[in-house]
Amino acid sequence: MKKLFLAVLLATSPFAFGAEETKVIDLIASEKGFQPSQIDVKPGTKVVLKVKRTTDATCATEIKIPSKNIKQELPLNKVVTIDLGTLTKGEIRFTCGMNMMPGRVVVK
Ligand SMILES: [Cu+2]
Repeated sequence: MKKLFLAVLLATSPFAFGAEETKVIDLIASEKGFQPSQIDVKPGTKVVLKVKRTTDATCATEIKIPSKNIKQELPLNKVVTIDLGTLTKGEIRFTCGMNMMPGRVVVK
């Protein structure tokens, strides 16, 4: 009985396999496109984007993240929070609403 309790405790504890790291990344939609255009993280990282559009001079009034089924309005000078969840190895691409100004999160 004691062994079972310990097993349940380990399985449900967030520390059982090492605490998950959360990375909050500021992404700016500026005259030069999305900056930074490449974000590197390690597999197993939980990534939250804080996206702010700082210009009216480009078409990036929306951000699109196809692999996460995300299409999000970017109001001028307002921070929009996008939770990408825990990422596994690969690339998460993002663009403006018209598939321009590409950027990516590289997980490796
Ligand atoms: Cu565009």
